[in-house]
Amino acid sequence: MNIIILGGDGFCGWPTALYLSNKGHAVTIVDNLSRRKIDIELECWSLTPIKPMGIRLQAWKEITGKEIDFYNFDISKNYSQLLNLLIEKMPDAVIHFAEQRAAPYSMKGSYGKRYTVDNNLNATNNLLAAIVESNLDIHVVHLGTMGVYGYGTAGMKIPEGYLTVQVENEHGEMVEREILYPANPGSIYHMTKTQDALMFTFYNSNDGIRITDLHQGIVWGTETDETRLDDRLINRFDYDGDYGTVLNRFLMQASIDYPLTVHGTGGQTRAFIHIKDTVRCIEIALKNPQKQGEKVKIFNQMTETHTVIDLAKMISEKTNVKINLMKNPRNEADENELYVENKCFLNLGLDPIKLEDGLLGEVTEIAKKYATYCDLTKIVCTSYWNNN
Ligand code: NAD
Ligand code: USQ
Repeated sequence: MNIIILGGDGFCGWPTALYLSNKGHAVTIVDNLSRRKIDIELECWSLTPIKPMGIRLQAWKEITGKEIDFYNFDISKNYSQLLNLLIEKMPDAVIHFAEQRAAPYSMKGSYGKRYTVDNNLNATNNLLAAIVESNLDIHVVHLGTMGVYGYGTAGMKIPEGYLTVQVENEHGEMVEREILYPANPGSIYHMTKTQDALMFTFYNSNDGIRITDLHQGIVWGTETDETRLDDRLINRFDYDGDYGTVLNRFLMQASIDYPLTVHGTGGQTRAFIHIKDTVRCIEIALKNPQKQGEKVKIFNQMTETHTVIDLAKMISEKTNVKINLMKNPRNEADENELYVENKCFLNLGLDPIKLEDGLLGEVTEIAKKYATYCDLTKIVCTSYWNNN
């Protein structure tokens, strides 16, 4: 397949690019390196020493003989460049990772809110408008989030995107409809993903664009078989209060004996997936595009759920690190149950990696190896949802 990866320099995009290139697909990365620029703004860098894109791609060519093309531009601003690239490459699929993805960064203040909305919504709309203008039949695979649903349940499993509801019409008859599962975002970042979903519905019904929206849980882990091939291919590892996600943060904190930063009681339940499963799920999605005329396909891309406190206890038992229950900087439920349907990927052959598969130790090893790069002042989350 001929594939363009938007956001291919990022934590999920880079291992996906290598995985698909290794499988023989022709891969082109587009990335404006905004995530690396945010590192400079926040004065905090990936724990792992990620290399510049030129070195990454040269290393990949040396090791595998395979070439990945790279274009550095902003897809939320450079519409013509995006359109021309689609016309030139004529890709079978575009994988869209290119959004500002940290909830705390999106809540830092008006700059974070405005940047996240401008960047994410214009990126998605530009991609969809460019596909229409190009007249090409391109399958879009977008990385969405479990957070579009909120994390509550109505005593049922959260379905994969759609909900069948019954409403009473004015004649007293029950009418059945299928609707998008009600959006319930918990941050400006998550809100942009709920708005992406509406754009997908519109462009799919109006223009017939084939779209798969992957509602992904929190990704943990760092390395895949491909990023492990050479130090120059290493993936990024965010541990700071804005971009670090909970499980990787806890594993890094445990590796330097820093008390685990549990927000509130830790009763928040969240969905998780290992980075190796992220890349496999994307491959499965690429191989199973919907047919012309079919509605947007939505997959819940997660493999297990845990409460934050259970994760902290599990890591604490293994490592003897203390647990620190901190005032929650976020405006979120202290406790929630979360039941998620994820049959689509399982039925299509995903054999999930679980926390118990021993990879927790592997992540801790990475964190230990690069512990000297850790800036302790960047660990605590200093981004607050509001002033209360
Ligand atoms: P990341 O920040 O590491 O990667 C995103 C990449 O996109 C970066 O390299 C960035 O420079 C690039 N980018 C952003 N805006 C761009 C623009 N306008 N033009 C060109 N390039 C742009 O994030 P990630 O963790 O790899 O996440 C990728 C996607 O997966 C995001 O959309 C995110 O919402 C989703 N996701 C991530 C997780 C997770 O735990 N990391 C979980 C669920 C969903
Ligand atoms: N949390 C802690 N301590 C920490 C960090 C986080 O208790 O040190 C808690 C948070 O308060 C929250 C939960 O852990 O309740 C998850 O936080 P997170 O930062 O790991 O994840 P989140 O902000 O939801 O965002 C991440 C990715 C985002 C993706 C989302 C998937 O950054 O791109 O969309 O996970 S999901 O959570 O399923 O919506």
